[in-house]
Amino acid sequence: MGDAKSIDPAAVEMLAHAESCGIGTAFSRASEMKPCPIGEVGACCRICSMGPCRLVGKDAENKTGICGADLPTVASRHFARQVAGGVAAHSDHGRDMALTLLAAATGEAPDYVIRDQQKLLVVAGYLGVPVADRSVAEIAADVAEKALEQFGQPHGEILTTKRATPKRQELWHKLNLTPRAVDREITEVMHRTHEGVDLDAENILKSALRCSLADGWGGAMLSTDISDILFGTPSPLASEVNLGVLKDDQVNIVVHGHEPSLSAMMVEAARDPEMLAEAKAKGAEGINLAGICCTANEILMRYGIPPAGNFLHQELAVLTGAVEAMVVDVQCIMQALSPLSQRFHTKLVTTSPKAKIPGAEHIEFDEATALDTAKAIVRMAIDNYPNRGPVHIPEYKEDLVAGFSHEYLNYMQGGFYRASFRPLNDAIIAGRIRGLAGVVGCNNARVTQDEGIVELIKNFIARDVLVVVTGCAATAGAKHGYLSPEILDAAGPGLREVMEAIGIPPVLHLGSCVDNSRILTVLTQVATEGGVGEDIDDIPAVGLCPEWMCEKAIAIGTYFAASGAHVIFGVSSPVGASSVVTELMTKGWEELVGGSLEFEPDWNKVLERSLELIDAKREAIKLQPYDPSQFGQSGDTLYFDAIKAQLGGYGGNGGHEHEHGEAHTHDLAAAAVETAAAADSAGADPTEA
Ligand code: BF8
Repeated sequence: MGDAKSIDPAAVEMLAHAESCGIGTAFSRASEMKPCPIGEVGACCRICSMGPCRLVGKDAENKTGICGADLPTVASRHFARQVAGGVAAHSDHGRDMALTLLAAATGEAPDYVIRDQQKLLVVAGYLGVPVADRSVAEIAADVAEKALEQFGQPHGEILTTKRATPKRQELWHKLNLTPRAVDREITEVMHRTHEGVDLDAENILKSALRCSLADGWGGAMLSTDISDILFGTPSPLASEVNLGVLKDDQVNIVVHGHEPSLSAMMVEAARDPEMLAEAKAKGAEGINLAGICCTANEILMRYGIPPAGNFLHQELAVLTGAVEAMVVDVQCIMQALSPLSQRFHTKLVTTSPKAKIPGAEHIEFDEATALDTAKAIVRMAIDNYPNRGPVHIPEYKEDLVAGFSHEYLNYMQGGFYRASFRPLNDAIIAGRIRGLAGVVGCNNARVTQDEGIVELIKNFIARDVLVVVTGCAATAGAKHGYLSPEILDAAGPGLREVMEAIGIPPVLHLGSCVDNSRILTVLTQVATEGGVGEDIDDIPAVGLCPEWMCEKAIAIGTYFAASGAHVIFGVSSPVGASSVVTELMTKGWEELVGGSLEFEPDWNKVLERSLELIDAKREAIKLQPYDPSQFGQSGDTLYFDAIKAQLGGYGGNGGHEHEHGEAHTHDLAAAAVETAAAADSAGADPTEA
């Protein structure tokens, strides 16, 4: 692991620019301020005002706080509250989507339409909403109401948990882990972790597991489903990514945050011919919309709007001096954007009543007048264009393909009439695909930006592990070329054969962070399709979050573990101070729910552990051991190699020129394939790759 701030050349260039301007960023602040070593590992109890109590020193595990709370209680309470915070954030987003659907159905939000009626009917089915002889608006209104009930219902269980395998549902019932209502699970965790309530770490962690399931199989899943209903279920499309998508001769508007109800309207407003004429009247060639963070994924996969970057790119975008407006809603917005924007001409616009920032302009976004509000914001950006000063846009951008929804994966493997996961399951059974890895989550300024994410993606596909990506990890992969179709060259021989047969790339973009729910339903279908076990904990799959940063990531990792997946996070462990809690979340949870949550900062060790877990699962369900030497004897590679030999060599291997003017061949990826093949065939330790 390097000491560099980022492996992204655009970020490196912009950080040098920031330094030359004397401007600090999250990268420089992370260097200046070390994390509190007590809080970082969960040893600080801030639950009551007799403390904060800090359980530190050699005998920390034998110490207690003033009330007598020991380290396992302190660490597990803090962890459970992180889970509740993350579940609240995702689920409140989901609730807002349900409210938007209701307003669209009742005519109170006339700018929104039901774009995917097919999905509406499917979701109506999950939620038990009758559809026969009813209008789309009636069904949509009932779906929205039923979704809203899942947040606050006084009785029953969250209906979407029924999408899990029968075996998983039975296990959750047996363990009393089936979430009852989103708000109730969050409230109960906050109650249990109040001073003097639940003082048993194992029991506290069980409540965290149940609460997390209210996110993955509740709030986040409903958010994904309703976003698809309102804005369309994604299918693959091409676009570009990184700061080089900003344009020096156009009005640049960056949308940053999470909820597509705002960003989708911004897309519509920015494409309005009237707006374009106004921009031209101010001397601009056009209006260029770009995204940051998860809302970027939302509008990328539905409209092809290019992401300007992931979490740590938000300040760098403003630093280009080319952004007329940065429009934010909720989550992952740095307060630092406000003073930074004031050093440039950039208008920072907050839009949610839940999320204001001192120094920003607040234009409240109301679904009832959505398009008019979006147009007012676009007009503000246009009017700001003449105020632009010197511009520094790094010329780095990459091509990408995004938008592989669960529905599209089904369609892709059998067409409309024979949609299935059979080809994927058969490839896992045969060993062409060694296993599956979900690489998800944030950037974290404490580690080298994108490094762990990209190295894991690169090494997984070279070893025939099919990768799915979401959130800022998806953007990281894309910035480094791993969502480009050309990256097929970097895949191992078995994976490559499958990809050529099905026609998909080895790294699949599944969306934003709430869309991790798509990974849950994909894994469930793999389990129920046959041949790869009966439940998620049977599948040779791992979940990775190399740069986790916020509570939402902790909630995601916990619900994957509760669903049966082995999950490994990078950076540092928020329960690292307590060996008891660490043991409970690894061995304890594995015995309880078949999944686990580990923390390991070294991506080399994460890779080694992931492959170990995948191979152990293959063995447990009696699949043949992974053997890449069996594959690669057919397919397009041989055909192109033959042509190459015939012509005496040509500039193949994906060589191409980027906007930054450097021709390259994704050499790192090609080198990874060779290294992986050499290391694996020699039985070498892959961490030395
Ligand atoms: O929800 S990956 S930094 S943007 S929290 Fe935030 Fe993390 Fe990015 Fe999206 Ni997810």
